[in-house]
Amino acid sequence: MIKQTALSLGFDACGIARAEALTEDALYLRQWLEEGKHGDMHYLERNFEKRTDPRILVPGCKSVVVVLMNYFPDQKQSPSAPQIAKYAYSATDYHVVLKNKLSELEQAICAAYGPESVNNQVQHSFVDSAPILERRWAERAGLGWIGKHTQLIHPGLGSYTFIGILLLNIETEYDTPTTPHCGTCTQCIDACPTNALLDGSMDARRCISYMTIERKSDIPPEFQPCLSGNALGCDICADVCPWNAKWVIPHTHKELAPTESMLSWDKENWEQLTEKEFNQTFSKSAIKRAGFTKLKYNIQMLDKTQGTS
Ligand code: B12
Ligand code: SF4
Ligand code: SF4
Repeated sequence: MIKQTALSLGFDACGIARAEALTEDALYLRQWLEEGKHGDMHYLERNFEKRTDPRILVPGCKSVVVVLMNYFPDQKQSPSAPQIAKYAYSATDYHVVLKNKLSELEQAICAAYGPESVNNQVQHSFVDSAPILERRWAERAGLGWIGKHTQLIHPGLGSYTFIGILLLNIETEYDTPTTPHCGTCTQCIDACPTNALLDGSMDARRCISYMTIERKSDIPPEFQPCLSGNALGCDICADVCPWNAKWVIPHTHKELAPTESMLSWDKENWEQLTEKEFNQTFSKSAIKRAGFTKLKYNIQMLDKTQGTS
């Protein structure tokens, strides 16, 4: 019932895993943080116990429902424009789109299994911003494997999918994790312009996505010539993945349709963008997270280093 309802609400896939401690991931995460690979995303250091055990995040929870939503657009930006990663193409922020649908899913589950199916004392549905390892839970819920680029690859949808999580207090049937299918391929590692994926681990400090969205200070000079045309986020490791070439099909979610400006603006439009225009055009978009000043800085950086592809 849960999975069927999720699909009928517009999610592209749904799987369920038993809620338990992620012991090996906790060791990996501890090491990753100690090595400072999270840069200045200090929020990742907080709530370590909750992040590695959903039963601490949401007391009483027994099951982790994971949903995916395809966000691969049917049209792309002009290649000469400063590139915005595909996750941020839509007028409405994906967090809002998924949260609304998760709320509908929760209502249907409570109607079928009773209101005690969820812990209403605390937040129990999540998209991106909570201390929970979403990709690992997606993998455990049988929705694909974590590729060498660290993204979840769904057999059939590829990796351009958002992940949403709903923690339930009820037991149900659980899915079996898929085996990884990267094999000897290293295309994402080889294509990464900043070598962020070396040694089987992501060094977020080197990732263009981090540098153009999350990093508070200027982009270090050694990375400025490596931006490869990216003004916000980066899709290079996903774009080169052969599984995406095989599986990706454009989404049909109206809520995630690319904005007119995204498709029509050229380099000059982005360079001449004013703060007022930014606030009007992107007030509800995921682009807002980076903010006007950061976006303009990134665009100037591309121009300065002639990195626009
Ligand atoms: C911080 C963050 C980032 C950081 C760091 C990325 C990273 N790889 O960690 C930055 C800013 C760089 C980033 C970039 C992007 N992100 Co991001 N990000 C997150 C966030 C908020 C937390 C991820 C996290 O906990 N990282 C810490 C690392 C250590 O955890 P992890 O990579 O998940 O690895 C865990 C397991 O895989 C496992 N593991 C991994 N390797 C190994 C090895 C061993 C030996 C073991 C035992 C375990 C293990 O252990 C780890 C936990 O300890 C999640 C949302 C969430 N709450 O999960 C979104 C999320 C991962 N991001 C997402 C997206 C879409 C992106 C971008 C594509 C956006 C863009 N186009 O620019 C890029 C992709 C870059 C990339 N190659 O990963 C999606 C991914 C969807 C998908 N299908 O995979 C998420 C899930 C958000 C969402 N709800 O949709 N992101
Ligand atoms: S998103 Fe870009 S910079 Fe980050 S790991 Fe992938 S290719 Fe490298
Ligand atoms: S490019 Fe190759 S190694 Fe990287 S995630 Fe895709 S299949 Fe795996």
